[in-house]
Amino acid sequence: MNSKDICILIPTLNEAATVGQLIKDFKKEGFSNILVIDGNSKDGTGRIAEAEGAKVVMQTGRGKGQAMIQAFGLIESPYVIMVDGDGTYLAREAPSLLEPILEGRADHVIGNRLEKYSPGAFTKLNLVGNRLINIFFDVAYGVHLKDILSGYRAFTIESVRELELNKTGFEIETEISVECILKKQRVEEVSITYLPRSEKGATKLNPVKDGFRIGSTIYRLAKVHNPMFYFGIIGSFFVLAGLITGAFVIAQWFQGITRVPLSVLTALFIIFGLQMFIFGMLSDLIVTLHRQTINLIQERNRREK
Ligand SMILES: Nc1nc2c(ncn2[C@@H]2O[C@H](COP(=O)(O)OP(=O)(O)OP(=O)(O)O)[C@@H](O)[C@H]2O)c(=O)[nH]1
Ligand SMILES: [Mg+2]
Repeated sequence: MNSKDICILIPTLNEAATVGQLIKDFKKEGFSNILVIDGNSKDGTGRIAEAEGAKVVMQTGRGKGQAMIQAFGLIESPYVIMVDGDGTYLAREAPSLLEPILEGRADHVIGNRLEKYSPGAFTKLNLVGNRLINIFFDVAYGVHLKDILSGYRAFTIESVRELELNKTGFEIETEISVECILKKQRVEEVSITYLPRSEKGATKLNPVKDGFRIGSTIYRLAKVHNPMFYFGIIGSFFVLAGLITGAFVIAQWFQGITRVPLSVLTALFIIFGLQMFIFGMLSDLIVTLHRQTINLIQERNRREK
């Protein structure tokens, strides 16, 4: 294997404190094909990366997601390792991420941070948020992945180009994980070390705002994969509201008070809620039939090859 066939992709936004050392570390491990996609950093990140011998491209839009999508279109090497530029991941663990890909076992490997993280690498809020998001993903997609938000990954360029990616911000890792599942790629997870962010470089992530965006991305993308989950949540919400108002109406009725408008509202809540479940069942049917068609087409294509 020629090391040029592996592109180390580093998205950066004001990571001057760490990017130089990170590039040095990857070079020491024998990786010389390094692409930095920079969000027009103001602290000289691009200059430092270039001086260390990386190819530096300025992103044309905003957000980590836009940067990644732009970079996937530029890379020509067959294998890619994606790694954050904030020095929280170790270059020497790259080979273990690549192994399942090079052995042909996986299309996409996620570096799982949640087993070997150093003290201080996660704030309490980030750790709880990460765990909740992984559970939510598990329920929505029925696939157990331990760390869907990891910023250290390895994949083939072919497999990542197959994914339909639109998210421009920190939802990109979520979208990549969901799309890998939708496209039936072989995903593996490898335990990696996760270090605290350098004190000199500030985080670009807002745990509450970005956490909320990530959660809603998981939910919205579930519409085409698990519609029963998507519509079921809306349906449950309305049925629950109907049960609460209904219980109140009945309690009042026993006391001799008839609440006509609230009874109508109760009926509407429950009918709307049940309708959502029916939508879910119908959509589920459509998704299943669509999946069967895709499988047939894929099988035919494989036989023709
Ligand atoms: N090109 C580009 N890179 C970005 C942008 N936003 C963040 N990044 C980079 O993406 C990587 C991940 O961002 P972080 O701020 O470390 O986010 P995080 O790792 O989820 O959060 P922390 O745990 O706080 O480090 C870093 O290398 C950032 O420099 C952006 O808008 N454009
Ligand atoms: Mg980070």
